[in-house]
Amino acid sequence: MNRCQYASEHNASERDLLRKRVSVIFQLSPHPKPCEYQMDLPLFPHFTLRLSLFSALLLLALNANANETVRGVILTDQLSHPWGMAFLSADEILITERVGRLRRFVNGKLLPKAIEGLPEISAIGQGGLLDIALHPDYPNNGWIYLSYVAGDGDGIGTEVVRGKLKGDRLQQIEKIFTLLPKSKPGYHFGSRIAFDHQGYLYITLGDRGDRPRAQDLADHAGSVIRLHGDGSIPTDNPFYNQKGKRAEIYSYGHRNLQGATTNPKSGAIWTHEHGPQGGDEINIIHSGANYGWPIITYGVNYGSGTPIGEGKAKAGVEQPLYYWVPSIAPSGMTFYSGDKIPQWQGDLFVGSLKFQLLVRLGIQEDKVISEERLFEGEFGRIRDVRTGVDGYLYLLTDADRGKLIRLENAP
Ligand SMILES: [Ca+2]
Repeated sequence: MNRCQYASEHNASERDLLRKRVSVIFQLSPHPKPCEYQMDLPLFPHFTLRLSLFSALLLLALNANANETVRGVILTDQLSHPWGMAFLSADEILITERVGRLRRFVNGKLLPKAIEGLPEISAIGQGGLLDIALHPDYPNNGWIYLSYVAGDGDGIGTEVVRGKLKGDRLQQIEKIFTLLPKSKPGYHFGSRIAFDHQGYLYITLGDRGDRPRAQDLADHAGSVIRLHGDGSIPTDNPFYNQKGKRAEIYSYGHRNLQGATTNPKSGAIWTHEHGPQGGDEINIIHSGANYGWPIITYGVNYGSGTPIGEGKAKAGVEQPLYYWVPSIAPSGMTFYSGDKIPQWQGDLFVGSLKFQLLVRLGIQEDKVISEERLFEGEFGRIRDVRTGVDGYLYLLTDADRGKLIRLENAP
């Protein structure tokens, strides 16, 4: 008997106990392989039963270790709609606030004074100061990257600058990317910044609420951008030197990506994006690939529930690695690689704005094999999740009094 059968065939009291204590959900997603390693021993029913009970106890033990012992410590609740964070050292975290402030959290305290010298920022709707990332060689070169929304004559859009922190001022500011063309709506800006192991820089961009833009290669909106750290365009980008296409684009057909991280094992860039009503996705980003929006999606139109595009799949268009129906409204993503919560090492964490929870995904060979939902309603809308340089896992919550939270094993 395997665990899939176990769940459906065991007696009611044990099943209820399992339901109550085990919150690992085996997901019915495009590539589910949750049960393939289970044993099947139909010839020895008594042995099978014993094995099943042992498996259940093991699962309970694992779950207790994985879930009930991790707690959140609220380090501050004085952040205004924080969006992203970067760890300068074990003692200092930089945190962006959407309104356009970059804050310092030093030795356990949020400093009252924001960092000066930031570019002009349009804090409109979902826009403002968004993500922050450090260059992989930050200890030697000092480059800090910020994504934010700024305007020109045509409207607003996502931009990225880099600069160096001297005292409480950002200096040597260089603008390295501007989304073109800009437009009026105050939503779907993306944007996360991530570096791969070769030092290439990736910027995620929303469709700006105008669906066809995600399929238009003459338009940055709805794409993942790939650049060198100084903003120059790699000559091996898929649309480099192609007439009528923007050479910065690495992948396209995205709706609104507010999560991007590098898989520490493979070095690949993993992203997630908001679907419409249903159909939030996780994808692994490949050069030149079309991720489908708005041609294919697992979501439907808001309210009416009417279909979008041509269906759920199409030849030559990428399927998501994983998806959520209903939507969780994902923001922030990290592979946990710290040493302070050993039972979570290697798992992928995603924040949920809508359900105010943290999603923990078990990953095996570039597949999602399990989903667990943590801290539901406990902290608020989770905007970002990152592994700290001190080995803990950190959260930011989206609120007028947004929180910075450290997750740790309870003593
Ligand atoms: Ca897609």
